[in-house]
Amino acid sequence: MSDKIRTFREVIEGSSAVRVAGAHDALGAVLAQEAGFDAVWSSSFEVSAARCLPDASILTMTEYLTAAVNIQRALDIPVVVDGDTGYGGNLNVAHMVREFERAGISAVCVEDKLFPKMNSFVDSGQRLLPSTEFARKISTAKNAQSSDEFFVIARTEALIAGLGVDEALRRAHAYSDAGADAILIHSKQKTKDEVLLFLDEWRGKLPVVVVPTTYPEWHIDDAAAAGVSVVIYANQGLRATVSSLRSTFRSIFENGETTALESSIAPVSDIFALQRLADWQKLDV
Ligand code: SPV
Ligand code: MG
Repeated sequence: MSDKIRTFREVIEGSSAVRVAGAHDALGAVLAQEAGFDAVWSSSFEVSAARCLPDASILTMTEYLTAAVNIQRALDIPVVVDGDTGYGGNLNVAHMVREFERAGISAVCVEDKLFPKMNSFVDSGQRLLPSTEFARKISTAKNAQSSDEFFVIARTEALIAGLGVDEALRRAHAYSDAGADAILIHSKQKTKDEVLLFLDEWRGKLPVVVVPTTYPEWHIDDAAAAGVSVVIYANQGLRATVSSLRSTFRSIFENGETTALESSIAPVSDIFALQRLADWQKLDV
């Protein structure tokens, strides 16, 4: 790890198409870094799922902070924290920004859902805060940060709540006016069409972040050409882990031995490398 980790602001200013991978722990995040990702999304969905809990504002800010800091400490690339609703009201948002910034995190995202929130892919429970109240959360976040480098992404869930592109645009403008550094426009349609409508009208007022989970065929180059600055692949790592562990454990249980698996699972030496064991051994003089 280098001493100076680039901030998310430096990353976004240095690239027209920033690729971010979701993770819930340092190991997954290091593998994302190894693959070449520019940043890691400390996903509330993943962090909750890693404890077999719903992504429904059940874990506390401190638990999300611990997860994000564990990830950031293992990386040379920045973590973008999925800060949900900011864990309560305006003062919770201020506390969150101060705690995460002090802990070495350079970017957070807050969303305009009501606290407690429900994961965006769940059919029920998608209720939004009035835009004026959420705009105050964004101003509060920006006032609470101590360095100009800190980056606040305002996420609108207007499309998730079925309120349409015009309402998403109205909210995005309000959050931009409140001082947001970027807008995350989330959609769970099977196509990118409503996001494209948003981008056409938005005209690049602030950088736009997308999470193409339900419209996976959108190539990063096409998204960038349409005006997207950041693409978050929020949960593919978690879903791959579940598939892989499920088939691995089934195979061991059914076969009673592990020969068939050995060529397809990482050798122990690979795990030693990810643990940076050699560096640690040098410390023990
Ligand atoms: C997350 O990864 O926690 C997100 C993205 O917020 S989503 O699950 O699509 O809401
Ligand atoms: Mg989330």
